[in-house]
Parts: sequence; C-alpha cells; structure tokens
Amino acid sequence: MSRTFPPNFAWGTATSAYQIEGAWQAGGKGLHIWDVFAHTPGKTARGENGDVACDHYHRFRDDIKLMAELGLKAYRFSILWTRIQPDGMGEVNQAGIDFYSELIDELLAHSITPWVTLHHWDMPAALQLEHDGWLGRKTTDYFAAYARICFAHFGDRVKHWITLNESWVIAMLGFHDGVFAPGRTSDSEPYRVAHHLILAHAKAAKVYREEFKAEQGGVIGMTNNCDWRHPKTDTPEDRAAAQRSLEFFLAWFTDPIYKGDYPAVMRERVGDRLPEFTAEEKELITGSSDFFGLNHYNTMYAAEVPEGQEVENYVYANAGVFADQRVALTADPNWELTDMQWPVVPWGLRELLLWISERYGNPPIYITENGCATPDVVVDGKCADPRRTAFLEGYLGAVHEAIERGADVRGYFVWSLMDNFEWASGYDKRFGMVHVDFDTLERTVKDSARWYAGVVGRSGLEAA
Ligand code: PNW
Repeated sequence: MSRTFPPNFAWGTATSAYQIEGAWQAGGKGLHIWDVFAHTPGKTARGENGDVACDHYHRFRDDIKLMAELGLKAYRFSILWTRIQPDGMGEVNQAGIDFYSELIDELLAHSITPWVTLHHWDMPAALQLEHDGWLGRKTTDYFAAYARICFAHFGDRVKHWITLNESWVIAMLGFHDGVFAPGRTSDSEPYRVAHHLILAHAKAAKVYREEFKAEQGGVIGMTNNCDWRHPKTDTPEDRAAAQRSLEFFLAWFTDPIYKGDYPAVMRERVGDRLPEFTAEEKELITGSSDFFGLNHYNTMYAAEVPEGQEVENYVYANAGVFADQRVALTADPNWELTDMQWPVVPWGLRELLLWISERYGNPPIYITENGCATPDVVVDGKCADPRRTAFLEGYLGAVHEAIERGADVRGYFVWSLMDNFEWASGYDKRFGMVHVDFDTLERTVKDSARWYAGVVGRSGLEAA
C-alpha cells in the first residue's frame, strides 16, 4: 500500500508574516494591532513579541534555500498589510512592495510556488483607531483596496491567493475571549466582526475577478480553521450538538460563501446580534471562493447542554458564543496532547473533510495548515522530533482516506516551516519542521522535515 496522492498535489509548508519576519520597524513599516498587543504588558507569555522573531525579513534567501534543499514545492506565507500601506489606507510604501517582490522572485527561482495570504491578523493600528478595525464596515473597502495593490504588483507571479486567515480566530480570540489582538471581550462583537470579514473577503475576490483574473489567471479563496466535533454519546441530542457546533465554527464563515447566508440554527439562536446580508451582499458573497482553504488542529467531543444548565466553556473564560450553541466540549483523557494541549486525533480530519465535501458539493480543498507543537531540542547539531513525524503521518493518512472516499483534496501545507512566534503563547511552542534558536537565530533541520521531504518527493506516504 503506497498511499499515493493525486497528480499535481500541492505539497508545502506555511508561515505568517508577523510570526517570522521580525524587522518590525524596517523599511517604512507601519504599526499593526499585534505590535501594539504584544507590547502591552500581560498580553503574551513572558512579554514576548514579534519584533525580531526569526528575522526572516533579512534571512529569507537562506530560508528559501533550505526549502529548496528539502524539495518543498509550495510555500504559503502572508503579506504584512502595514509594509504595503503603513496606515492601511492611502499611500503605497515602495520598500514593502520591493521586499515581497524579491521574496516571490526568490521562491520562483527555486521552483517553489507561492501561496499568498493577504491578511494573517495584522490589522493596521491606524485602521483600528480610526475605523475600529474589523468592527467597522469601512475596513472592508480598505481591505479590498489593499488587495488590489497586491494583485497589481504581485499577480503576474502569484497565482494562488488567500484573502483571510482564520476568521473564526479573529472573531473569537480577538473579540470574544480577548486573548488575541485587539483583546476585546464581547458576546455580540464576534458576529459583527465575522460579518465584515466575510464581506471583506468577497470584495477582494470581486476586485480580483473583475480586474485581474482574466489577465493573470490565478485563483482566490479564503482559509478557515475548524476542529472536528464528535458526538459525545450516540443520542440524537449529542449528535445535534456536534452538528451545531460545526455550524457555529466553520459554516458560520463558509455557508455565506457557498450558500449565501448564515446557517439557520445561528439565525434562530443568535437573533439580532447576527447581522443580515442584503440581497446585493448575498449576490456578492455567494460563490466568492475558487477553493476551500482549511486549517485543522484538533478534535473534541460535543454534548448538548440542557436548558436550565449553565454552559461552561471548556477552553476560554467567556461563555458567549458557546452559550448560544449550548454545547459542552470535552476531550477523551486517552488522547495524546501536543504542547498546545490540543488532542491528536487524525481521524477527526478525515471526518471533517468528508463533512465539508458533503455540505458544499465537493469543492476543491487545500489544507493550508496542519501540524503540532512539541518540545524539540537540538543535540549535537541534530533535532529529533518523532512525535511530529508520527502526527504528520497520522494526519496525512487520514487525508488519504478522505480522498479515497471522494473528497477533492488538492494540497497540504505543514504548519510550520520553522519555529516561530506563536502569538499569545510566545516562543516556547515550537511548530516548525526547522528548529530556530531564538538567541542565535540559527536554523537546524528537524528529523520530521527529512521525513516530509521523502513524502513530498514521491507524493505518497510509502515508497511504491
Ligand atoms: C493558527 N484555536 O492559529 C494560525 O493560523 C497560525 O498562525 C498559528 O501559529 C497556528 O494555527 C498554531 O496555533 C490558531 O485556539 C490559533 O483553536 C488558535 C486556535 C486555532 C488556530
């Protein structure tokens, strides 16, 4: 059994700008909300921030060389909005254009296909102050204008665009739990933010399709994250709870794009706090993605919380959106946990892929992130990370099973190319296939990267 993947499967790794670039004041870059958040006492572990990170801004040529040596075929990275427009509005900063232009050229020179995310959480601080960031409707137009600049400057070479990374995380961790920038805690703002994110995506996609696609011939989509939710027991109540939990997580963002509106259960339960799309907006959003980008990290059991019983949020302090769902999440104590305390459950990804295929009429899916944090150390110039290899083997096996059952999965990107700034958790959560020593910034290829290079080379899990 060689478990081969389909022809032209996109094999790669992923990163994001703030997590790796550093150079936070170089080249005319403006401040964004993660600069501000990470510099605010108490917001990140040990007060760490992305000021230097992996210093990829200055070392990108070496990092790309490393990717090429590992035979990686695709690379997903993000453009930092405030390098392109320091205030998120108006003037274009040439130094920012030059940086990403050189990065793209370097990738292509090494036969690596660039996959570009336009927004991986770095909302320009000026837009946050003047227009309330994602809480403000005008931000959707500023985002589309920024996207236009990127298409115009890079679209001759970039053919794969992802508008937004993980709208759920922006809405929930940024505006519901307050653990990510901009650090707000609310039961209604997440719904408003989500609404604007969906519109922003659709406006950017419209710009691409109307002004660039014919000439440049690329594709555009959006990346959402979702965990799998398995019914805790086989009762109809728990099965409905698991389904509802997936609707409040993924379908919240993808039903509007594939079906033109939010899931009915959200309309029922959230009431006025869930904004409405106008008829014109429904037309704008429907069919606005060429592919389905999915980030996947974990699985939980879902159980119905009966009326009259308080909904305890398993993960975070604020019940809010979880109270709307009336779902309790738990993990099986036998599941292995990663350093993020996220359970390792490969079959959850298989089930999720089949769920997406079925709900949305078998769209082309790219897994734009999957991976794990493990406590890796360098010994004698080597870095053994057997748990990551096992994790990837398990999850890729599950992807293969989903493909065999008909899911149209066309690519897979490991999160991440290298250890980096893991947001509020700081630098001690290591997701990389390349180890980074954050004192010396030295890179060391981990064993899992060599294993993955083999998989990529034969586009299959085992030698034929
Ligand atoms: C994603 N959650 O973030 C991001 O796209 C990456 O930037 C990040 O480094 C990676 O996954 C690992 O965390 C997430 O709480 C952050 O469910 C939090 C959650 C999910 C994804």
